[in-house]
Amino acid sequence: MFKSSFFSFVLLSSLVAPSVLAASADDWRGRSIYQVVTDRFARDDNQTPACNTTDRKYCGGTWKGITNRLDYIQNMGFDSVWISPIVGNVEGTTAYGEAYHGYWTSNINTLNSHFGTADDLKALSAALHSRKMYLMVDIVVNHFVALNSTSPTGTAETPASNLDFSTITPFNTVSSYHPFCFINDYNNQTDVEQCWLGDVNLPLADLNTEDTETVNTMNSWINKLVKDYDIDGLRIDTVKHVRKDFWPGFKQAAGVFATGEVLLGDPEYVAGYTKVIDSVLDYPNWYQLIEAFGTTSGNLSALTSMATQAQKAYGDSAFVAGSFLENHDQPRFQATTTDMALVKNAMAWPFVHDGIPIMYYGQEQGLTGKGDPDNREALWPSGYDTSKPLVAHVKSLNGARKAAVAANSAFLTTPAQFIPQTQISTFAFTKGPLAALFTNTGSSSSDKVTWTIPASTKLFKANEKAVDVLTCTSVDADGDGKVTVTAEGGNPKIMLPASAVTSVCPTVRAQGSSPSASNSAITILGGMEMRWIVVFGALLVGSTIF
Ligand code: ABC
Ligand code: CA
Repeated sequence: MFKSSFFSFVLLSSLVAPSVLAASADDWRGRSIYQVVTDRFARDDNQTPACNTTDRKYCGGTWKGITNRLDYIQNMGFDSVWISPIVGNVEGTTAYGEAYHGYWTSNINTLNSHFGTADDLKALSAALHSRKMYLMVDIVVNHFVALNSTSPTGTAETPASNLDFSTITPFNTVSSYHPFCFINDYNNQTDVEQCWLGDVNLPLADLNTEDTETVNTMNSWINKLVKDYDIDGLRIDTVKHVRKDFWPGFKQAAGVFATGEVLLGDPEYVAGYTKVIDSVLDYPNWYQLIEAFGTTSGNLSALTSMATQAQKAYGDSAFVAGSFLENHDQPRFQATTTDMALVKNAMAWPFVHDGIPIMYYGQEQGLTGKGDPDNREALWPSGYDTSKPLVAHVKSLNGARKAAVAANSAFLTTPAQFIPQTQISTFAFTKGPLAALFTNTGSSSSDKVTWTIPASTKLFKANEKAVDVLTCTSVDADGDGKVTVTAEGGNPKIMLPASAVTSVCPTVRAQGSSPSASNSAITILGGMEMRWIVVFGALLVGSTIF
């Protein structure tokens, strides 16, 4: 009896087993993530209607739209896509518009039909997997949204009593939620966990995650969701608003990598959550990153000291922290500055520092939306133009990261180490096999900026060519292996030994030489010598002529 039921269990689990093995933190550490707001990234018809972000309404983006644009994402070098929340949300217009962003859950057991069908979502997942790309889905545990039953706005004292909980699935009575109170004191953790987010216009009903039955329901839900849509990873919303010891069980039920949003600048506080889930979004470094490169007088040492402090606090989870410059909650970086040199420096950080890089859709097209809701622009008016300078930049950044990993697989577990520089407008770090060089002098400064990579770093051999992957230009190391690099137009540099850059820089020219001076170029196209390419090209031309 026992034997046969065990047998059928094994048989059954092999039949329903997902086609892709569950992705762990280890599987994610070498990845590079493109974040999209599904409603705003791509439509699946050929229409390009205007999308007025201030209206806070659905603009028509879908999962099919994302599927159709995977070439665009993959060609920039990304191998993972984070999509905004997928489950059923409140319908209609609230005081803050429609639930186009997906964070106002009303039913965890349905999908948000504005974005397509279950088959469309499965097709997106399958299309990603056929490209060896991963799907990350944003999810919310902390709260649900019920519309006000009497008037569109509640009252400050008792919003809970005005809410129609019967519209929520599965937690359809007031008893499933914490007693009503808005979070008042962010320094009081009980307040943060058990009072409500939102405001009188749109209260976010705070789930009673202390209740065992509720916990079990959420755990079974996430287990099924991950399996149903073959999800490879989760971005978990409002993690600090749920008691810490809720997360390990939830994470185990999910069975895949999870990174959590803990919105705070304090690295010690944020790091506390790395003990209960795989990873956190790196807000502490983000606050300093946008300051450092937001202006030409930004404080670089505040960034380097935060990075050092956070690295220590995160421990090994530094290598799987979600590192970002933009997201859907914060002003676009190019709302602060459009100086291309500053933008390129700031963009480079997440790709070469310790964490997993996450880039928010539209940064590559130069979008400049300020805070929520302006930072959720439709991407279709851009025409997905791949000739934009930042498209090339992000391609190089992903290329640099891949080249670094290919040359040294330990890159993904090597802590970045700052190397002292003399000018305060610069900093540099090494993370073998690369050296990353930053400056916030901006594009119009006439200051001569140089960085030194000492021989003691052992990154470059004596007289070896050190190549900046962002421009595919080289400088020669000196007889000891020391490299001195001069900035060009305030741009950052990511230096790798020539032997490591063949795939990302097929042609390398000397720094300072003009791009057309091809006779001085060394060509390393996939290890092929230039003359063989010429012979091969001539043969091809010949064969089409004759
Ligand atoms: C809607 C409107 C907005 C309007 C707002 C009142 O209501 O659209 O225009 O201003 C979703 C939607 C939003 C929507 C909200 C509320 O729901 O996307 O458009 O806003 O209805 C996550 C998501 C976010 C999502 C939600 C809710 C949560 O990423 O997109 O929003 O599901 C807190 C949470 C954080 C949450 C964030 C929105 O609110 O902790 O998880 N994000 C302090 C607190 C933070 C707090 C933050 C903002 O204020 O510590 O906990 O975030 O209120 C630094 C400090 C930080 C400090 C900041 C401001 O300053 O270090 O601690 O953060 O120096
Ligand atoms: Ca809560």
